[in-house]
Amino acid sequence: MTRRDFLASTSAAMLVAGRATAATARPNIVFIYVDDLGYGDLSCYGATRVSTPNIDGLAKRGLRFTDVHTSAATCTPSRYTLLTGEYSFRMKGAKVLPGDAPALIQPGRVTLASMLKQQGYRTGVVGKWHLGLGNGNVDWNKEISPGPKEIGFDESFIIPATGDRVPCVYVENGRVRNLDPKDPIKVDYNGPLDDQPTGKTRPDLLKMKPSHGHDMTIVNGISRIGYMSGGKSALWDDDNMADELTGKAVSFIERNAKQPFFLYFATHDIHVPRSPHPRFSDSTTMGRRGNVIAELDWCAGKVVSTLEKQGLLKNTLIILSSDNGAVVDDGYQDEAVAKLGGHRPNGPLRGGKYSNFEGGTRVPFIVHWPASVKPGVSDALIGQVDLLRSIAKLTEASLPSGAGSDSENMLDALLGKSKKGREVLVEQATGLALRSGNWKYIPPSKGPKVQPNTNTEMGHDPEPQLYDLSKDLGETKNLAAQNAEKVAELAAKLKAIQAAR
Ligand code: NG6
Ligand code: CA
Repeated sequence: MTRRDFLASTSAAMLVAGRATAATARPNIVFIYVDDLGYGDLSCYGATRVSTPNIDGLAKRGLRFTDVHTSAATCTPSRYTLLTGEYSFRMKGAKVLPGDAPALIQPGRVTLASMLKQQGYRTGVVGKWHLGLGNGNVDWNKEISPGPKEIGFDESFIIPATGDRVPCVYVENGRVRNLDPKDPIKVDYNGPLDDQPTGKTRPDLLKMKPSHGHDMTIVNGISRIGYMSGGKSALWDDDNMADELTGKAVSFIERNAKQPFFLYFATHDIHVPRSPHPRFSDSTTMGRRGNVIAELDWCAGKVVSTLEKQGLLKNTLIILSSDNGAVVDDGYQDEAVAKLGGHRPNGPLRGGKYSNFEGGTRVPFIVHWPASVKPGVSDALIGQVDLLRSIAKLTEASLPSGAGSDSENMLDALLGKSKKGREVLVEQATGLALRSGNWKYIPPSKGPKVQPNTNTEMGHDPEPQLYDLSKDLGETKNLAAQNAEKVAELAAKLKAIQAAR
């Protein structure tokens, strides 16, 4: 080989290597954020009465985590933290929001989306928002702002709050989709807007009755939380919602295949009202709650097959997780309790959605990225709060000071290069709890042991609680009395974190 040939071949090799580094440094990122999916709800996490082959495939070819936590045991605070990298207890108002709440994250705030946008990603959100819209008194008949766009999403197709809260319309890039201006939408959370029938006054009109709450405006034979009128042509079809949202997620990927993109795909499944498409009605013997898990698996499969068809699967970082633990009866008579059989939605964990026990915040978490992540299982303790700083590291973004103040760089653990997770992590439900290694500390708190309607064990106790999760994952033996020093140490740590800014 002549010197010239040698130089040409090495620089070509360097170029290829350089490209490879640039590509793996900027993978596409798809975050599938499932609603209310519990630690035991997927077959790759031990479920046997429902099969989730598409998600299991992600786990098999990727990394399955056993100790990853949402920020809180409900939706809005978890989503707030996911996007901002700040514990939600620091944000007044980060609690389950009504459908007419103003935007919780102010324009200009650094978020996962704005950071990736700045790094040259095309950013999009599809699905459940539940982070508030507008500045108060939203006029649903005009352009709605601020919203996703003002915090970094180039494109959005969202459910404003939840499936069980009005308004029951999709908002696409700031406008209610399919709205007829002659039939304007009004929303009120204080009382009925006219003499419209409600779930309370006309239960005979319902195809799915509430078990608690959810007795206000009726849309598609399902009564919701809150009141709305008008907007008939814009109302969503519950049975079609998973198809609709998945179609939007797929089209986002297809349209942006030629550039790095970040898709935040926040499914409505498996939240109430559980309304699987009729083609899933025989998918499990668990009724609606089981069938929406099967539907969710189909949605994840569609995203994966789209990436595959586009030749993008290898260099796309897919993360699938949930926003809080599982709940069985969350307000509708959908036979979820009766048909549960031996299924344990929160697996071996105690408590669930709303609870201070592990079932509140410990959720499925799967990382799939064939170009960079070797298959396996990781027990690292990580919070979804860490995604901001970890993805900043991955994409070589620098965060301004003050951004993501509670977020730690866990990139090596997330990619399976290290087994080391966090030292400590705050878990939030009705109060705060602290994980430190395998210790779990719950400060004394007032409140019902069991939440009456959902039947959730809340983790309230007037005495401090301390569990050793290495031996007692189900938090059954309170070791606080024998370990006063540990309790004092963890109580002090939690206080210090609360006081820090
Ligand atoms: C509760 C609702 C519940 C659900 C939850 C929010 C009642 C009685 N219960 O207040 O059905 O909507 O809020 O869920 O109204 S979350 O996943 O969005 O946090
Ligand atoms: Ca939720």
